Amino acid sequence: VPVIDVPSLGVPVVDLSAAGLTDTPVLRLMELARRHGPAFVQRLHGHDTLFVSSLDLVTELADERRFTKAVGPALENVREFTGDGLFTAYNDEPNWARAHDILMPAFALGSMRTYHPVMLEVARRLIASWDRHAADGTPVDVPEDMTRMTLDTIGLAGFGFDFGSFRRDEPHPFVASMVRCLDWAMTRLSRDPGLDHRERDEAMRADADYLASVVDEVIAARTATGSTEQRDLLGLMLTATHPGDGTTLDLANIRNQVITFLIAGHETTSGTLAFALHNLVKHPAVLRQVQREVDELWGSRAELAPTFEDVGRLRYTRQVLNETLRLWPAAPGFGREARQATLLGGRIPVHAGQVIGVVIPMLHRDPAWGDNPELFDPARFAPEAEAARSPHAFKPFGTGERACIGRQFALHEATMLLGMLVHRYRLIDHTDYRLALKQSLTIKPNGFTLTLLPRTDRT
Ligand code: MNH
Repeated sequence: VPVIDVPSLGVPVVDLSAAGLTDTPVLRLMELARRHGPAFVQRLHGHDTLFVSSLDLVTELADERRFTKAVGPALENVREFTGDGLFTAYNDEPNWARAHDILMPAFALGSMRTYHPVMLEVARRLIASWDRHAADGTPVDVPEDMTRMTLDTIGLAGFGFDFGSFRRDEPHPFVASMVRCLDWAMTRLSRDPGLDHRERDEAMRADADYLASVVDEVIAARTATGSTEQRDLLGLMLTATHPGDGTTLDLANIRNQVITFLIAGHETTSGTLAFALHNLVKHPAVLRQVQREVDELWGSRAELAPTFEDVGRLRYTRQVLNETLRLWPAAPGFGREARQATLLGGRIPVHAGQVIGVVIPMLHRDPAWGDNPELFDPARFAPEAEAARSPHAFKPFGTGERACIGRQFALHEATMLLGMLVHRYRLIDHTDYRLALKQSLTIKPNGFTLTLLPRTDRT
C-alpha cells in the first residue's frame, strides 16, 4: 500500500484507491492502524478521512465541548432507509431531541423489568429449538439463531409484534433485506465513481421499500387492536407527548424510529452473542467459570425461570460479554465531528465539521489494555480492573449523549441468554472453527456452527 507522508499534518496518508475493494473494511482499518499508528488518513477516490484509535486521541474526541457525533458518509448512506430515526438523525435536527426525550423512559432500569418476561419467553423459543438439535445431533447456525432470538425479542418487547423466527425454516425476510441494505451502505463508501451503480441502487430501494412495508405491518397490528395502553416503544411513539413542550412524533418520524429500532435493536446484540459463544468454546477455562457461576445460581434445575434480579447476579457472564465487545465490538466504528477548527493531540489540524473515524477494535487494543491485548481475558472487567482504567478505553456503545440508548436492553438480554445456554448445553466446536468475519457495516462470525449435548457435569 503506497504511503505518502505529509509531515505538516504529522499523520501518514494512505491512498487505497488502487488497492481495490475489501469485504471486511474493519480488518483493513485495523491493519492500517497497526502499520501506521493510531492516526492516519485514508484516501479513497480523492476523498480523505482521518481515522484514530489511541486512548489519548479518543479521550479528546469524547470531549463534548470540542466534538460531537458525526453523521458521516456511512450513516448518510444508512439514512437512505432510516431517515431521521434516532441513530441517523443530525444533532441539530429537532426530531432527535424530541424522540430521545420521549423514548428515554423506555430504556430506564425500571423498563428492563417489564421487558424481562418477554426476553425470557424468546430465550425459551431458542432453547426449544436447540434441544431438538441436541437430540438429533445436527449443528446449529450460531449467528443465524442469535439473530432469530434478538429479532423476536425487539419485535415483541418494543412493538408487541411477533416475527415468529423460530417457526420458520429461514430467518424472517426482514433480516435478509436489512443485511442487503446495510451492505449497500457499506460498499457504497468504496465505490469506483467511474462505474454504473444504478442496478445496485435500485435493488437497495426495493429492499428499503420492503423494510418500510414491514414497519407498516407492525404499526397496523397495533392500531388494529385499538389499544393505546401499552407503554412499550411503539406505545410511547404513538401517544407520548414531549415532557418539555408537549409535542408528539409525526407519523413519518415514527416510521423511521420503528425501522431504526428493529435494526439497531437486534443486529448488534446477535453478533455479540455469537462472538461470545465463539470465545467460550475457544477458552474452556472461562467457559468453566461461567458454568460455575450459573450452576451456583440455578443448581441442576432443568426448567429455568431466571428472575430479573438473577441477571444482575451473573457478574462473570457479563464480564465475558464485555470482553467480547472489547475484542470484536459488533458496531466497530463511530464518527466524531469537530465543533470548531482545532488541533487534535496538539498536532493534527482538524477543520470545523471535519469527520473523524474511530477504529474501535484498535482503541480496544491500546497499550492501556496491557501487553497482551489480543488475549481474551474477562478478568479485565473485574470491578477493580475497571476502576483503574480510563472510561474512554472501552467504547463499544459509542460516546456522549448520542451513545447507544439500548445498552442495558442488549446486556440484559444477552447476559440472560448466555447464562441459560451455558447452564444447559455442552457446546461442541465440531468444525474446529477458525474465526472469519462477515461485515455488513456491523460484524459477525461467519459460518460459525456448534453441535450440542446436554450437560451431565452439573452438581
Ligand atoms: Mn445501539 C447507538 C452499539 C444494541 C439502539 N449503538 C449506538 C452506537 C453504538 C451502538 C456504537 C453509537 C453510534 C454512533 O455514535 O454513531 N448497540 C450497539 C451495540 C449493541 C447495541 C454494540 C449491542 C451489543 N442499540 C442496541 C439495542 C438498541 C439500540 C438493543 C435498541 C433496543 N443504538 C440504538 C439507538 C442508537 C444507538 C437508537 C442511537 C442513539 C442516539 O443517537 O440517540
